[in-house]
Amino acid sequence: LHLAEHWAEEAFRISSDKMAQLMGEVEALLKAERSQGGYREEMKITGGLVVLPRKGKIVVVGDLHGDLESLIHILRKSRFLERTAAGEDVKLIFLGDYGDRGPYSPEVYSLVLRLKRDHPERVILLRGNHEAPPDLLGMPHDLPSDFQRKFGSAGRDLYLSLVRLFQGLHQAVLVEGAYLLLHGGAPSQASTLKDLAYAHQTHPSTSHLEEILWSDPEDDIAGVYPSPRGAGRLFGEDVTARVLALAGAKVLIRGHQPCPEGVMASHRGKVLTLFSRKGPPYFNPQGAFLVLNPAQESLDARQLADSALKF
Ligand SMILES: [Mn+2]
Repeated sequence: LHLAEHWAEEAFRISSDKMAQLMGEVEALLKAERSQGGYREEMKITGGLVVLPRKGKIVVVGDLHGDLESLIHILRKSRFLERTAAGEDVKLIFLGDYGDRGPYSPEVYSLVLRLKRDHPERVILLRGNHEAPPDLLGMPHDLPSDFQRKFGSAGRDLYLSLVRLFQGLHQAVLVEGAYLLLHGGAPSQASTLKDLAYAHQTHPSTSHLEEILWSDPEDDIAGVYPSPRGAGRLFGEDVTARVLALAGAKVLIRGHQPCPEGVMASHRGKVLTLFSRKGPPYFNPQGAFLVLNPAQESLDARQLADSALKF
């Protein structure tokens, strides 16, 4: 068995006690890395903003929504575990939305939390709208019943622990001078990078966190419009350009929206959408993931879309 498949098998077999322990460890780890400001030069953390230097390789994974098979495929193809074991400089960023809608949400959580626990300096788990605070949570939210099905009577407490862990997930990554990564969209009212970093603390008196978790880019509009999703906004290229400028980045990389090829460029090369799961209820024929090489390249979203690994 490939290492990723071995990990997946263990994710299927995990007991409720082990799952509780894993969640407790990752929750404590997230708190500690935030209070320590990250991991020296490798990963600097301010509030909920992670800043990465322009070096090494960075594997980026979009929405998974309970699709364990696609996660295993990405781990196999990217060789993240093998590269890490060989001491290569490789990081792994998830753009959020791990559970709900797919058949294997508890297993996906178990696997991504284990990745974080075992490789804390290399793995970043961003927050999606399905890991949002209760007033912003994506619906339908199947996790409580998924956890009860998997773990029986222990499922309820495990779910509550997971929700507590969500509060510690970071909301944005900046690869210095190149890429800004988050789940949904550019916060239209932000005027400094601190507005992104502390969006979890200023929510709900500011709209920053809601827009980061929920918004969608729209070509051919300026400013923002109400979103048909009922949360977040539709934002135009001018909003993207302003937020990229305040972050000093060239491209916004985000997930949140299914696209037929798993990847899609918009806002004339300033926004890349990445979707890494397949199957119902979206039926996108392909999913995709990215491998960034930020020391050597600064690609626009169209070039990134061409370089994406589709499956
Ligand atoms: Mn989403």
